[in-house]
Amino acid sequence: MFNLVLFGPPGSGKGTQSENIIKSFELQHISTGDLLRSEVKHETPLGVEAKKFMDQGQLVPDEVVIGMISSKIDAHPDSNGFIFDGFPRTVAQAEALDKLLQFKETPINIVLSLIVNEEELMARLINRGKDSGRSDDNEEVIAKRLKTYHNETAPVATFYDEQDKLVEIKGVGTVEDIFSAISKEIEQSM
Ligand code: B4P
Repeated sequence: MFNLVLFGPPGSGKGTQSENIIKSFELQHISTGDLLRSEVKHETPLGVEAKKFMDQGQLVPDEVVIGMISSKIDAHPDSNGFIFDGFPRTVAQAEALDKLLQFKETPINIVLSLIVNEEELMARLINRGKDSGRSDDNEEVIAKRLKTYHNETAPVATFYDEQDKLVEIKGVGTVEDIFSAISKEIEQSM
């Protein structure tokens, strides 16, 4: 099994690059952002609760997200491996993921961290907001999301660096060039 974490701030291209990765490598894609948006869309009790946090640029509580991930992993017992996109976003989530995977005797192999400057992130997300219909893609909420990233998510990079799993990828440039750098790292690590 091969397990990959795609890490980076909001708008760094995790979703965009995940789409390319799943086309080239036979891995199961798990995006907590997509899962949460689907719950919101269907107005499930979880979605109604999650929306309150997402609309404020805050993270959804760890226990909700960890529960979602656990059932998603269980739903794919025969998978070759997983791409975790947008998860873990806190050190508590990273520790929980290690425990879940330990139980399945399959660790995280590599963490690819997309490096993009704040000005570019803001520009991309405002641009996406023009037609995404996402309630968290406006300037005020984006600024809050970036702050949440620095306070709660950035320490996850140190967590994986200490396990010698973190690889930084330049996330500015064409989608194709970034994907090519990502592919090289995956192939070397497989
Ligand atoms: P996510 O859905 O994970 O979304 P994201 O961080 O906004 O975007 P991503 O990095 O995937 O960017 P994308 O490829 O789309 O999170 C949304 C919210 O859900 C969070 O704020 C939080 O509230 C909640 N949530 C999710 N996971 C959670 C967790 N684990 N715990 C708690 N809460 C959680 O790219 C963005 C834009 O840039 C696109 O328009 C794209 O076209 C463009 N772009 C991409 N690559 C480009 C490039 N190379 N050049 C130019 N533009 C590019």
